[in-house]
Amino acid sequence: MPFGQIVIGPPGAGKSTYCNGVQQFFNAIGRRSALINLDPANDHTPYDVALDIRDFITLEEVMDEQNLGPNGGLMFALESLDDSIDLLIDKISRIAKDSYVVFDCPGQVELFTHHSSLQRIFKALEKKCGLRLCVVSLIDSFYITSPSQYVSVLLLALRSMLQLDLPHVNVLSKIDLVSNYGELPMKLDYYTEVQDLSYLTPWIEKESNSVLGKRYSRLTEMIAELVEEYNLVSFEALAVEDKQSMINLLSVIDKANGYMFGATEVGGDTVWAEATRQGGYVEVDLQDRWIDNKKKYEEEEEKKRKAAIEEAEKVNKAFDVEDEWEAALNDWTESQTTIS
Ligand SMILES: Nc1nc2c(ncn2[C@@H]2O[C@H](COP(=O)(O)OP(=O)(O)OP(=O)(O)O)[C@@H](O)[C@H]2O)c(=O)[nH]1
Ligand SMILES: [Mg+2]
Repeated sequence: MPFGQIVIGPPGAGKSTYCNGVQQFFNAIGRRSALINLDPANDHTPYDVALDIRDFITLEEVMDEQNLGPNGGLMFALESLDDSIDLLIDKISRIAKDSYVVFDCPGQVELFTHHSSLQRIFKALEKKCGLRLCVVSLIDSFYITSPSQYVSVLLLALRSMLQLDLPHVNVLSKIDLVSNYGELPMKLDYYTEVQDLSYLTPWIEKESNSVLGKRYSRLTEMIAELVEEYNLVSFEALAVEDKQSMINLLSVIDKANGYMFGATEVGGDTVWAEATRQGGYVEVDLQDRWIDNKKKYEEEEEKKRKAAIEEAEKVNKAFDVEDEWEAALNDWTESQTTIS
């Protein structure tokens, strides 16, 4: 049975960077994977693409021919895929037969909230080749620095969860930058676990102290109540350069799309599959890791890295990306057993 993930998120959220990290990680654990670019505007992908929507349609062409700007052009490009959509679906399903697929998507949220082209592609793939998908929705952690923006982001996450109707893993990306943005009203776990949102009310009111602002803050409160009522949104935290956070996230995604429970025919990653089946998650105190003691963690990692490089030099071997991943995986598996 084929499996995959759909990577979405607003422009600049870190989708392509994450896809590149995933490709590295899968190479390191031996999982056969294929990256598919579904963004007609994405002319520079940092990873190797197995299939590119730009082979079917490019944004520049559409903008030129239809006299449209970048956003209108993108909508038109995807809507007008109609003629070639079957061919695209056919190509993807052939790839998915023997590779885990990862879709890098355009950043325009409208494509997931009120347009149907991409959704049609995913639904058709589910039907045609039984592809089991999970949405990985990235949101820049910068947004948690403003309580009202945080609430908007929650609404956005909820909206795409309801619209796409697929298992979702929401992710606060670039968590390594969050300590640069000044003190937050709450601890990091509060934001990832989406705890009682009414605690944010005083900060939301502070953000908007004009008359119109008061209405705005009431609206934000109501949206917060709505999000809470659904009780669906929570976040994983990701810093692409931090391998432990990548590994933890991928263990969550493997659960969400069901890969962990039976993917042997696609697989090729027996060691990883075994490690995740045994539990597959390491609790991280996010506040401690990314804010209170960030420096200490970085120093410890640097020390470990230096030691590993020296170890490799002793046997006359270069310490490469695969070695880095292997070391990170060992660390991760060890922490997993210590905790459980
Ligand atoms: N510090 C830090 N920067 C990141 C991380 N992930 C991505 N970035 C940076 O964020 C910027 C945007 O990343 P992209 O991967 O291009 O974002 P995208 O979502 O693909 O953007 P669009 O395709 O334009 O929608 C780049 O400069 C990345 O280097 C991260 O985990 N930490
Ligand atoms: Mg991108």
